[in-house]
Amino acid sequence: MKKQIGRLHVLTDTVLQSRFSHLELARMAVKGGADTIQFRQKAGATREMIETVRQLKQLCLGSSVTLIVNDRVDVAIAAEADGVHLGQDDFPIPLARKMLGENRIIGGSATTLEDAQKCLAEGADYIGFGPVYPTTSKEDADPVTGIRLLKQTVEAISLPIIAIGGISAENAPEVMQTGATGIAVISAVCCQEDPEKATRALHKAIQTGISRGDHA
Ligand code: TZP
Ligand code: MG
Repeated sequence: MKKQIGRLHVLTDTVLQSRFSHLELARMAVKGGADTIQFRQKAGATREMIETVRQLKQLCLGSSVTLIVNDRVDVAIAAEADGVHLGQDDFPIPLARKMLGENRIIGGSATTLEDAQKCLAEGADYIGFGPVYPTTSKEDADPVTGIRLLKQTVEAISLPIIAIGGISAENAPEVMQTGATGIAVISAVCCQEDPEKATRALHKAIQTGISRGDHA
């Protein structure tokens, strides 16, 4: 069965901070109310990645938390993750679909409406849209989309849109008011003193935005 595409995606990062491992971050995020964990590691030994994702899988098992692997279709398959997240220059979505089948989730990155249309046409299950606000967490980040383009994309594209880039508990309500399905964050959880507490604040901010917005 395909897992849910959650509303609060926490991307685990051990480069921007080194206090916590992927597993520790995921544990705290899940306790704080994250419903999707995305393992994001750009370098390192493949077999260690597989082992880490297997451990994350154990954490998510039996709960409704969805586990996504950034970039690496091979690691997702080997560790039996729930899906992958692919950028415009990563593994092509149609080929990933052939390898993963219909029961796994494929997310695609988009920074323009055209990118989002392409992801839709290629068969993505959701779109990670942004950076909505300035971010220092991604080296090669595209120009900021702003909230207006996010809203236009939400209105034009019939897929769940997960907003990303510079999202915090302060701006999450206005992001959710665009009708976006959810948010994805790195620094607002991973780089905080107390990642569990920070996740809880984001979860609350999502609820605030939903109560003000027009969500299905
Ligand atoms: N893709 C677009 S912006 C971004 C990614 C991975 C970085 C998000 O990190 P942060 O710290 O939540 O701005
Ligand atoms: Mg990528």
